[in-house]
Amino acid sequence: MSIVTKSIVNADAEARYLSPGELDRIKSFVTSGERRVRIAQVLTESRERIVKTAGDQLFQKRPDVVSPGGNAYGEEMTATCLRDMDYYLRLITYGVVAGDVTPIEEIGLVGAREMYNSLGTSIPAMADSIRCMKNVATGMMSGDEAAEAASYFDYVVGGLQ
Ligand SMILES: CCC1=C(C)/C(=C/C2=NC(=C\c3[nH]c(/C=C4\NC(=O)[C@H](C)[C@H]4CC)c(C)c3CCC(=O)O)/C(CCC(=O)O)=C2C)NC1=O
Repeated sequence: MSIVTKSIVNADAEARYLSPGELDRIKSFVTSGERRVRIAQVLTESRERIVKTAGDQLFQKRPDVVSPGGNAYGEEMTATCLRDMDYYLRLITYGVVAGDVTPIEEIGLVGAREMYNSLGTSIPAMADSIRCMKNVATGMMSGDEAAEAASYFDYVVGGLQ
């Protein structure tokens, strides 16, 4: 839910006007709107390059992950690993557009640690893959956009750990 919808639901539950604080938060959501949409466009248009380049960086840094016995060893498992990276990149575009991390949290982070533990997937390596995507993606943006985008990648890294 965006901050606009959320504020309206909260205010109407108490049959009141939007508070000055709520209007301030809506104002900042609206004024940052164009930038957030631009960030989502860059991430969406460059998703294949971001995932592939970041994947290469991850496997260089953590060769164990794709070596025999590694969780992402073999063509199929490596593809599944890259797919997970793409999942998180997609969720980050949702968060950026909404100006809110709730969609990332609800779709991608609730229960993620338990899931990865049960799959034998290294959570530090998973977090590294998000850091690699952050570096690749923010390298494609201006300073302001990069700073804002980085906070969503950081949120995923923090949420996985
Ligand atoms: C949109 C929300 C969402 C997420 C996040 C998600 C994750 C997810 N990743 C999975 C598997 C997996 N995930 C990985 C990922 C990796 N292994 C590594 O060592 C690397 C660190 C990492 C890549 C960076 C791998 C290799 C598997 C397959 C593991 C296996 O089948 O043994 C699975 C098990 C089922 C399947 O194979 O599809 C799920 C559910 N599914 C979802 O619907």
